[in-house]
Amino acid sequence: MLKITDARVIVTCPGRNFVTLKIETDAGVSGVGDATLNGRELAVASYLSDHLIPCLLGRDAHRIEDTWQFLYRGAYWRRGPVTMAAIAAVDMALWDIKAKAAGLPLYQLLGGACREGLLVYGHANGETTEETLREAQRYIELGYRAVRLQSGVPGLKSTYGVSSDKDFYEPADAALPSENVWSTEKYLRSTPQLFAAAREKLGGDIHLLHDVHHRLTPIEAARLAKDLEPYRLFWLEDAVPAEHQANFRQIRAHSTTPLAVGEVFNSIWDCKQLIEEQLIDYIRASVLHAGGITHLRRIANLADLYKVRTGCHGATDLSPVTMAAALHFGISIPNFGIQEYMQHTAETLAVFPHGYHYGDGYLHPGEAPGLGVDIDEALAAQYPYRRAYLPINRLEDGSMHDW
Ligand code: CS2
Ligand code: MG
Repeated sequence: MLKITDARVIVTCPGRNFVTLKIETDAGVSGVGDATLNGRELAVASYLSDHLIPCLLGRDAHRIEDTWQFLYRGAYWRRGPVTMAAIAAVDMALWDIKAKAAGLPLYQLLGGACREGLLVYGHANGETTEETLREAQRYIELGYRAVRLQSGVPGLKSTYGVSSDKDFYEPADAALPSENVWSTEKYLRSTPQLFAAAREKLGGDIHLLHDVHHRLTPIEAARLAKDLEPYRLFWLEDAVPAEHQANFRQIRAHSTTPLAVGEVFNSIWDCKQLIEEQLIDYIRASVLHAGGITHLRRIANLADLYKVRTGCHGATDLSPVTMAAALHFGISIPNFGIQEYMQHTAETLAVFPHGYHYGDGYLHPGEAPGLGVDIDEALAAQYPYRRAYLPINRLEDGSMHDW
């Protein structure tokens, strides 16, 4: 028995908000978990402090599966991003503790390494095709074997994924939601041109990805996937919102462009039909928003049966704690696909000392016991929470659209 003696929530904003759970045990071993839900951070912080932590004190930190079941079934109110992010934070912290107590890097407890490193993709973006391709070239020079291309759309002032700071993309940029204007017609016209230019300039070897960010209807998405076929994408991401999983049948029926979805999913039930009907090729659920390592392992196991591979969300709003957990997880499963790698700022990395590292197109979880990441609480305290929202999107006539 390794008794949980204390647990606390740390909210910090070293350039962006993060919610971190720290669990302490009577053996002096502690663990960390990430509970960040972009734009709704304090809801998860309260869920943890007010509702979960009282149940954790005195429990055996080793009983990870039982604790997961206790928190999931015990809530009666199942699923949802707030609940599942909170459960995920507890789950990550308990795996961290178990691996530290064993003196092993976490991936060893998950079955050991299946590969030498985790293939990553970078987020190359620019206002114009030329700028985006210059950025892609920069990633290639850094050794990246995969890049996601996001470019400005002619005639639109701003769009998802394009940032003036090329190293650090941060969409949650205002104390109240900023407003973007969107035109599907303009986007559908310019995107195939971007990829035609990319193949011409970058050649056929580099993996190219693209994020639609949930903006199309099924038939529009089918058209885009079909138009992009000649450019052999690694994946087309979030082509439609996936609340209605059967929507993907329509895209599939028209195109062989590989499809990825799932960064906003929080349970295996969100993925079930997509995986069982083989409507997607990559499942993007994350350790953080889909209930921790314990639950993501179930999703990945189901996916493996149907030849669907993982492609975990790894944007800046998932803290280095989630990145570490994703790397230990990804290196140990047979059906790992690719890992998103958006760089955190130097301020964030200083608050979260970590052992994972990048080299030659791959990330490596490192050999430190546990997750190999911690939070510097004194430094974190210097960056108080700042309310920040993701933008919203309106069509040119003013109607609300998905951002
Ligand atoms: C995204 C994110 O990285 C991605 O693929 O779609 O940037 C997403 O917009 C943010 O994580 C939202 O919090
Ligand atoms: Mg995305």
